[in-house]
Amino acid sequence: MWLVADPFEFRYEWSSTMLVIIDMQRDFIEPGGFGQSLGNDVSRLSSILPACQRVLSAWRERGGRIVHTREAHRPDLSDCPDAKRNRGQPALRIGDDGPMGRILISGQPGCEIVPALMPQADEWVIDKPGKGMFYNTGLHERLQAAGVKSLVFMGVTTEVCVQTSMREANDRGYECLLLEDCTESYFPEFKQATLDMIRAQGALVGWTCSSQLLLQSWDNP
Ligand code: TIU
Repeated sequence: MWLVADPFEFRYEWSSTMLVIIDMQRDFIEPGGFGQSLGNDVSRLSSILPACQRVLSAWRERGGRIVHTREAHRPDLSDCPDAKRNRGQPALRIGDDGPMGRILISGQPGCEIVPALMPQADEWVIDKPGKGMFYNTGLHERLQAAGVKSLVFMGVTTEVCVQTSMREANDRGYECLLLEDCTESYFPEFKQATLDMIRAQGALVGWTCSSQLLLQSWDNP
């Protein structure tokens, strides 16, 4: 299959492609979570929910495979370096009690994926202690065992966990496409710069396109 993308046509096989949804957690998208504790206005992020929902349900209808990630730490914080926990002296640190439970801790309400994009039983859910989805997760081995070659990305935030995960994936040999209207940042200029960087120099990291172009491409011969 192929689709019109930037900087040029993206070719992929449906059977070896997986949809990757990065960190669409209440802790980043709703007030009172990790995103806000870092001093961010979190209201921008929920604007992508309708487009993400459209792609997710179309992907499910077509029988595609899906992986959701969560930035999540163990309750005993053994996988959270002090450098990460203390950086920037946030209002609430990882593991502290907030309005949605302990910040960025597995099993806490704030750490859950937003209800609109709730994973289904047959979809993978990967808890990752870093910004990138391959660090300390075993995901590469699972993708290899499943014969996955291409990854279509959505999620937050564009320049942090999405970009880090795409770069990690690119280095491991995956063809990566980012859906422009299904990713968002607390900083619009950082989102734009990230889209530009990913597709620069002949798709050095990967491709970008709108979700509409992806969905339309399923009619291509
Ligand atoms: N701070 C910020 O923009 N993002 C993160 O800390 N994590 C993710 O992007 N998931």
